[in-house]
Amino acid sequence: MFDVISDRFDGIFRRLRSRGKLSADDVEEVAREIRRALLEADVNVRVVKDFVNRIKERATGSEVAQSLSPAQQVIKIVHEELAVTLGGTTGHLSSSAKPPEVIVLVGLQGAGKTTAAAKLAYYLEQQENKRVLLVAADLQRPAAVEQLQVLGQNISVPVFTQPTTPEEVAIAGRQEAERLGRNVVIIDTAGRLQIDDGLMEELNQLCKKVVPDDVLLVLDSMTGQTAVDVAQSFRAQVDLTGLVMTKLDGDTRGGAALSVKEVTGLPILFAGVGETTKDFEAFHPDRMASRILGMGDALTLIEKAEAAFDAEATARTQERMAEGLFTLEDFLDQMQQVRKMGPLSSVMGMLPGVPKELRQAEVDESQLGNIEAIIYSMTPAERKDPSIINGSRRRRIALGSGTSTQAVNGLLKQFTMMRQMMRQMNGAKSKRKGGKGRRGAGVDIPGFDLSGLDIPRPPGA
Ligand SMILES: Nc1nc2c(ncn2[C@@H]2O[C@H](COP(=O)(O)OP(=O)(O)O)[C@@H](O)[C@H]2O)c(=O)[nH]1
Ligand SMILES: [Mg+2]
Repeated sequence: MFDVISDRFDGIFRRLRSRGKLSADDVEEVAREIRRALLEADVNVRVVKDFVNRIKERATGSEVAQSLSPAQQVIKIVHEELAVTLGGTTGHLSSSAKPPEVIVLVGLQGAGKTTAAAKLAYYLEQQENKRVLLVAADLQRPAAVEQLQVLGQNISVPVFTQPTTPEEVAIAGRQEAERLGRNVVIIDTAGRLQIDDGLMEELNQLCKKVVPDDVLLVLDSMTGQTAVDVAQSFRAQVDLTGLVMTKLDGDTRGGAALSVKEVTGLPILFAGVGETTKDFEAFHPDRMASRILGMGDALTLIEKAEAAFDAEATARTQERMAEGLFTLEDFLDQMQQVRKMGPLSSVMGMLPGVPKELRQAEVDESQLGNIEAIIYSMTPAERKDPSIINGSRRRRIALGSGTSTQAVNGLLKQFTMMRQMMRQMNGAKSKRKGGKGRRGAGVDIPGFDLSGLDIPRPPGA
């Protein structure tokens, strides 16, 4: 996601950090580099101009000149302005006075509407305890209805349809939701390959009849500035309340996401970040800015983790981690839990402080069966303390599990990685809860504040 722009900013900031005071020329040069990076990422020219001007203005002001670390200050400014460009504050769905809440998804063919309908349903059920009814109002292709039915079945959300007209299905769907006691209705509509009047007419008819609380335009972020143009055309003809950017996982440049709010004034509310139904997030401009600038995104990760982990298992793990007892058996358990959060590779990308190489490492998810076999082929002592697994033990384990020594090595490496990951998550979490963490001192003595003392942490704490 956003690799091109992340890489470029990474380079710019690295050069910046190596400087002490910043001269006017330095600021000018950084602004030029940022401009080039944004244009390369296919960001709208006007948006780039505004952005660079804001950076220049703030970077030449006293806020930077008086700062102890001018480079750091510039990075902070870029981060803040990036968040502004992405929409500023986090947007929300309109809440309806009288349930059910009706959400209509519109967009071009292939943008990801049907997928987004199911993803949003899953998201609202999981994160907001809503009870959703999906409505298939794309009646142009029979396969479209079937696609939604299959997706709905996978997430156990009912799907309503009937072979009439889109607006009649939508109205009947709303009544069905009332009958079933569902408090959200998500209506999937037909797209076209291009914007045309027939489509707009159809959507306007539908919206006039069902009076939706939200009309979300689904945009394929991989189409770059075309997506922004599409948004402009739709906005001119349909009353939109927000945007869903799909396929951000395949978008190396990010030009659409970085332009569309400023150009259209419409907030991005959600992002599709992968093919499975779980790969869907509320769009937080500030967190997205952090992710683009390689600052990680601990909060989104924690939310995902909280949704996936049951509290008890998390508490147990944290205890075991704290006591340095985390074993390969826990690893197996955790691995299965983490997989619930989505592809491991996307989880890694959100961790602050994880080296870029590690973030981009291919994590082969089909290997879980092997991993299980390998762990089961270990003795209890080996599972508890993998450091005793020497060459001959590795060969024995490989034979016993029907895998190879490379596979065993790979697993042990992943285990180490996982341990590091869990530690980071626990760290980020205790910070967010407002606790001071265990600054400096690794020892807590009731009644004494040891945070000012430089007591080394005991190993493993
Ligand atoms: N990688 C990825 N693929 C997506 C995402 N959203 C949708 N797709 C794929 O895009 C294609 C079109 O999606 P679909 O929902 O059928 O589009 P629709 O015509 O607008 O309903 C499908 O193959 C989806 O799997 C996403 O966020 N990431
Ligand atoms: Mg569709």
